[in-house]
Amino acid sequence: MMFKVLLIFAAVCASSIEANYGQYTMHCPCGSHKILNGCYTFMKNKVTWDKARADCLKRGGDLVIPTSNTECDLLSQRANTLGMNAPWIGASRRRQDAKFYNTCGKALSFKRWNSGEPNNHSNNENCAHMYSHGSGKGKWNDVNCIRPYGYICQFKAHRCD
Ligand SMILES: [Ca+2]
Repeated sequence: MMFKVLLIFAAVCASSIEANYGQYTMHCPCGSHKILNGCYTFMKNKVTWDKARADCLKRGGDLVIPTSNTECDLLSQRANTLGMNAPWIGASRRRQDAKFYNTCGKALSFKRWNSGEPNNHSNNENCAHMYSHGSGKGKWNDVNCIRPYGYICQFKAHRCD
């Protein structure tokens, strides 16, 4: 019986998903969600931004860098469905110029800050997360990096564009 269950589980994972990034195709990790052309894992454990990123890297991905309104909307909807509040995303403030950069070290080519954000409250909000419910759903806020939130890892053939 147990063996059967394991077999079914293995079959589900083996046939899981592939993501298409133009000419790149990759297997999505078991348990990840295919959304648009990418794969993502929604991590509900609440940790600091640094720990979230380290875990995504360990899994072979990185914190998600959303690049469209549609992607933000779909990811925030899924996060909300999974009971997540405001997961970390892959953007943080560089101290030298106080601007936000993605995890590839590039200035954000797309950003979707909530109204009045980033406000750098108390001069101590250097990491970005994305609201998954409420009026700001799918929009971003800067917040203190050491606060605990869930996070979304993205798996792709990384091209830092
Ligand atoms: Ca803020």
